[in-house]
Amino acid sequence: MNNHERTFVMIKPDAVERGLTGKILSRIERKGFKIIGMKFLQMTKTKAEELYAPHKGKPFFLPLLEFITSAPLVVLALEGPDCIRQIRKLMGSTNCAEAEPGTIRGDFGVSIQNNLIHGSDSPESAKREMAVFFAEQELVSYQRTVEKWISPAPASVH
Ligand code: D4T
Repeated sequence: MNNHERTFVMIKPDAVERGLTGKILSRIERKGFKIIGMKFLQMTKTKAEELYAPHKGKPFFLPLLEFITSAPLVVLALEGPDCIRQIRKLMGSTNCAEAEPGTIRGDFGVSIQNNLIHGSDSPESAKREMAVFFAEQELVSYQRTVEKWISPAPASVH
């Protein structure tokens, strides 16, 4: 397993406006994910078009741009084994109405557009999306002393 897998996460404008930033961040930290980059910003239309380029032409594309640029948000870069898949489990289904209780979307949302959080769905998306907001040198590489309690090296797992 790649211990240095990276993923891109956004705490979206609806979550920031509703004062849920801390609650969502604390779930991400509580799970054990390592934060290697974090910014609070209001997204420009140009960045929004770049980020959501794969959705261009879909019926929800323009409302999505409107929503994502409407208020500040938090962008995060996370690192850890299997973090792409695991953060998406923590988030729950895209449509909050379908998301399981216990997930971020299941606990805090009811709609598909105002779905509080984004997490990349593949290593390729993670790389592309992260590059929209973070230069490589802005990502902080560091060792946590608690790491062995969170993601032990395979040799120490029995
Ligand atoms: P994100 O990108 O927010 O993590 O969600 P998903 O990866 O789970 O979902 P997605 O890429 O299919 O959708 C991106 C973004 O568009 C909004 N959306 C989506 C919407 O408003 N209406 C829709 O019908 C769909 C499919 C929600 C997330």
